[in-house]
Parts: sequence; C-alpha cells; structure tokens
Amino acid sequence: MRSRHGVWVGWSGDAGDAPEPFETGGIQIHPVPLSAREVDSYYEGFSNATLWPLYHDVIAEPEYHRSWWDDYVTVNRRFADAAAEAAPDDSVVWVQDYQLQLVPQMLRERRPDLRIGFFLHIPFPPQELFMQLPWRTQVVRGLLGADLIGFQLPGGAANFLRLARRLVDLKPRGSEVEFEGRTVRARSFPISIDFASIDAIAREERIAKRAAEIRDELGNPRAILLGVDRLDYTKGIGIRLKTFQELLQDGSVTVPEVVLVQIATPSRERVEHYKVLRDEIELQVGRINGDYGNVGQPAVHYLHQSFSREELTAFYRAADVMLVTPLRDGMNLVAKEYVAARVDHGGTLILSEFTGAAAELKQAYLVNPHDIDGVKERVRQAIHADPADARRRMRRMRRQIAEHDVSRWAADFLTAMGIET
Ligand code: GDG
Repeated sequence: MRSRHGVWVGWSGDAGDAPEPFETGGIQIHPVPLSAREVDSYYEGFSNATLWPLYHDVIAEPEYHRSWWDDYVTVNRRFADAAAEAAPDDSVVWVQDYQLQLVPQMLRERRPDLRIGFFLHIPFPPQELFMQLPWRTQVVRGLLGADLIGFQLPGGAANFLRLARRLVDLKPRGSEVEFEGRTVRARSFPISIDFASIDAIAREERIAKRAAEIRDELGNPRAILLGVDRLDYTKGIGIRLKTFQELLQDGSVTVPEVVLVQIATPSRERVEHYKVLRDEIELQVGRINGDYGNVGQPAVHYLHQSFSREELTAFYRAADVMLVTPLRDGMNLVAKEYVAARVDHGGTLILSEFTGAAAELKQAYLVNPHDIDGVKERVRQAIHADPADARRRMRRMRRQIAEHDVSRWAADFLTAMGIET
C-alpha cells in the first residue's frame, strides 16, 4: 500500500462514528463506521456466527438470521460506496475477506472503470455445505463482480466455480467464467508471512536470550510443546489437549520433563460459541493440571493473553515441538512463523492436514487431528526425532517460505490483475 500510495478503506474496530480520513506511515486511511447494532448483527453475527462456521466445515452450527443478512447487505454497500469514492479513475481495488463478499458487484455497478480483485482468507466450502446458506446466490453473484477471485487453495477456487455453474447457470472453462460480458477468473494464491522480518527478529541476541529464559522458567524440560492460536473452535485446541492428556495418562510423557505451553489469544469473546469454547478449554486445562501437575510444575501452561511479536518469536525459538492442529484453516500463519523463527534449524512442526499450509509444508509431521492415536504417535516421534532429520526438514521448509513470502503473494495476485509490480 505504501509503495503505491494506496488508500486503505476499513473499520476502526470501535462502534460509532468513524474518524475523518487521515494519513499514517504513507498510507491514506478511510475509516468506515459501524453502529453498535451492526457490530452485533453484521460483524459478530453474519460474519462470525454465520459465514465463519459455514465456511469451516460447519464445525460449529451456523446461525441464519434474516436481520443479520440485511445488515450484511447494508454494511457491504457502505464499504462499496466508500471505495467508490476513494478510488482514482481506472485504479485497482483489492477487497479482502468474507466480511465483504458483496462489495465486488456493488462496486462494479458504481464504478465500471475499476479493476476489482477479491481475496478470501478462509476456506471456500464445498457445494454440499454452501448450499445451506439462504442467500447463497447473492453471495456468489457478489463475488462475480470481481475480475479476479483469489482463494488459499485450488480446491476453494474449484468449489466456487462449481457453485457459479449451479447457482448462476454459468459455464466455467478451466479457471475462467464469463459473467455479464466479462471474464472472471478464480485461482489460488496461498498467502504467506513476512519471512525476512521474523527471521531478523529471531536472529536478535535478546530473542535468543529470552528463549533461553523461557526454557529456564519452565524448568528446562526435555521437551516443550507449544500451541499458539486465537481461541477459536476451528483451531483444534481441545483435541490437542486431549492428545496431551492421553500421553500423560499412558506414561508416554511425564511432567516436568515434557510440558505444553498453550497461548490462546482472546478472540470474539461476545459470540456465544466462543464463550462456550473458552469454558471447555479451561475445564480441560484445569483437569490435566489437577491430575498431572506438581506444586510449581503445571503440565499445561495456559496463557489467555496476547503477546508482542518479539515475545511470540522467543516462544517459537524456545519450543521443541510446535503443535498446529486445526480442524480446518484457510492457511495458518502460525505454522509458517514457527518455521521462519527457527533460524537455528531446530524444532519440529506437527501440522494438521486440514490447513492450507499443509499443501506447502510437506516436510512437517502431517496429522489428521481427529485421529488421536495418530497425533500421539507423531508427538512421540517428534520428541525423539533424529536431530539431523529434523534439521533437514526445517531447512527445506524454511526455503519454501523464504521463496514464497507475503510480498510474493501480493505480487502474484497483482500481476494476475495485470498490474506491474
Ligand atoms: C485467518 C485465517 C489465514 C496470534 N496470537 C498472537 C499473535 N497472533 C498472530 C499470529 C498470526 C496470526 O495472529 C494468526 O494467523 P493464523 O493464520 O494462524 O489464523 P487466523 O487468525 O485464523 O487468520 C487463516 C489468515 O487469516 C491469513 O490469510 O492463514 O487460515 O483463519 O500471525 O502470529 N500475534 C501477536 N500476539 C499474540 O498473542 N503479536
């Protein structure tokens, strides 16, 4: 955005009037307001309690409310209007994520001169699930307003094109489809991280020192297992805790030689499913610590807090085994960040097959998180991994992410939009 003197149109995160447009760090910011009711209905409601669970394999039951949908339409219209006003003639607008799926079509109606891209950060579900949505045709038509629709994986693009055939009666050819006299393309663009910046932080002396300090504070265990997630039911935190609990129960691991650190960043705390999830997770943690902890030596170090990027990187560097076990995840950046932080080529990554990242990180220990015996076996293998083999895997994963970082993701998308980068 900075290098292109771009305009960023977005919500501030607070209900009520939006601040006037302003500039920061070379980027023009155009805030869009949401009322307190819209935060409930559009954001926490339709976006996070309808679309989020529907697009993540219905792990939690999606709620369908007509009033939420009405506000989704209203707020999408507001964003489209704001973008229509902010975009210079013949410029490019890149719409991000599931909260704004109607914007491409709304924006095209007002500004046919623009080139419009859309990127979905979460999975796009198969027909069998998407068809539940009472407003399924409107959503597909909304997205078809874009010239280029990006997904994390080829499967998301294929799901979308199949739905365009079924719901809008279009005839896709390969990744392209003709719609209202235009060609729309649907393709995958797997997102990534700023590898160089995490690599640089991880190389700082103070981060290595802090990592050693964390190990020390944990009692210098033989193995530290780590989970870092927003506290979300898609992330498979409960299944991970159950796996660890069984490993303790059958004596495969013992405290304090092996401990689990679970950073669970507070998230969507007003949405009912998230309140229930938090209670369930904290009950599990309490039980495990009650059964297997010692005085001053818990089995699970549970942190329902946010940390600075530096502190997080120190945790990545301190951990022997990183557990990334989502039941469904568009990409999962934590897995990539762990790899970027391992400048020492140490550590082992256990990664769910149901993340987008699994398509790229083939040298991770891939697991089906529902198969608890399988995950337990992988954890045992990871704890006892041959260091040379672990280093080889880490080196190859680092190369993959270094070559496919977030600037390349953006450049690939913009190039596909016909923009010189
Ligand atoms: C969505 C999709 C897709 C977490 N705790 C702290 C913290 N984090 C940072 C992580 C990471 C980010 O938040 C989480 O990204 P993920 O990709 O893991 O997951 P979602 O939030 O669900 O993201 C996902 C992503 O969009 C991008 O397209 O990969 O599939 O669900 O960067 O490091 N950061 C700091 N303190 C914390 O406590 N500073």
